[in-house]
Amino acid sequence: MHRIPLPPGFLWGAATSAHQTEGANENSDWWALENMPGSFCEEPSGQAVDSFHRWGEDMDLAADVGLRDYRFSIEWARIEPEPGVFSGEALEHYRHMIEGALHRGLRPLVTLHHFTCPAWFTGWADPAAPDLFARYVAQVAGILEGVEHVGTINEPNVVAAFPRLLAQGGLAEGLPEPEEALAQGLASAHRQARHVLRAALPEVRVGWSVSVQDYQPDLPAVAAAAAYLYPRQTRFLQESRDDDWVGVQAYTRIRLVLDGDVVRPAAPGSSAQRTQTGWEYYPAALGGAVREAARVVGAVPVIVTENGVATGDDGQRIAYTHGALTALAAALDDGIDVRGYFHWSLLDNYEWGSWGPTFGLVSVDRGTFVRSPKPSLAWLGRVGTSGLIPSLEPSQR
Ligand code: IFM
Repeated sequence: MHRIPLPPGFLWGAATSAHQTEGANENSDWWALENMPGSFCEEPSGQAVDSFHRWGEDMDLAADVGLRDYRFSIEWARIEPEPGVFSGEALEHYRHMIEGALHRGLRPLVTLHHFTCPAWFTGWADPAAPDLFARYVAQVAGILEGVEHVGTINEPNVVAAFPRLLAQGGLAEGLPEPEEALAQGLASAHRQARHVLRAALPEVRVGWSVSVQDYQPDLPAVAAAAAYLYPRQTRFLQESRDDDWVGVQAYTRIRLVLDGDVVRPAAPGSSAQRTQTGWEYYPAALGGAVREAARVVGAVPVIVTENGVATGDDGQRIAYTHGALTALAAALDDGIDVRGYFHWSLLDNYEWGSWGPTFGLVSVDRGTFVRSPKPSLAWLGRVGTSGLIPSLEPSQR
């Protein structure tokens, strides 16, 4: 048994995103990508896990085990299906979700952009993009009463690297260098959205969530590693120096080696365990990631907005989370200002092109949409309510 020193008010919950769970996100760019002939997606999202209609059931599952917080996203493509045309019905839908969460004792952490855009949007490199995003955010601000934490953009460093990520065929080889025009457009959209939110809702705490892995340079690569990391994550973390919090999303470590005078990620060793996404199974990554984020952002608190593992073995999920939370507890003990932990994900969901990887604390039958909580859900709830990380059974180690 190990104590996790959770400060008062610590956020303790699970996360989802709209496109990955709601279903029929027909006005979005991802829907178009999934359904075009020759799509790179192995499978489309379809009805996903029907959370558009079953969000209450999802929230009940979280609240019933003692989770106190729920991170979900609002879908821009539903709110603004045509440029400048805002759907009152969609805004009302998300207002109901916010009220439904509060009613269940779940504090909502709302993300305004989680990878998907309306199909009409011409991309973050378009000079008009920050204004267009701010216009959408101004509409959403009207339904956010009662929400304490708002995240503008999910993993801007992944969004900015997306075209190169596609060419590379996934994240297993590390994050490619983001495209400059995309990175700048996203940063500017974030700043404008923050301005809109603060003007409309002075109490709200604004941040964004960066994909921060535990980069481990070997000795010869140490000096050059900062230059490698700057475009991939440091600059995105630095953007948060004027935020109220910074979101850290950590899953794995990436070892860096020097190849001539170039730093590159080393493939995990042949004995390394890999998860369903091909990433190295490395629970302690969360510790390295929150420490690195805190180093970069200074006084701004960290919230772990995603952490989890793609596995078909729920015992392994518990073991992974045990390791991640033990590393988080050590960071808290060392005085790192972490204010929350959200597990990715509440539900098995659409993993951007495939239904293969299962990150959920709850499985979902995709024919009937029946939800079945896995043991890890109650396990996570107990850790939050007791502040204790139970020792693993020998069979779980
Ligand atoms: O499923 C994704 C999520 O949408 C963003 N962060 C990483 C998760 C696992 O790949």
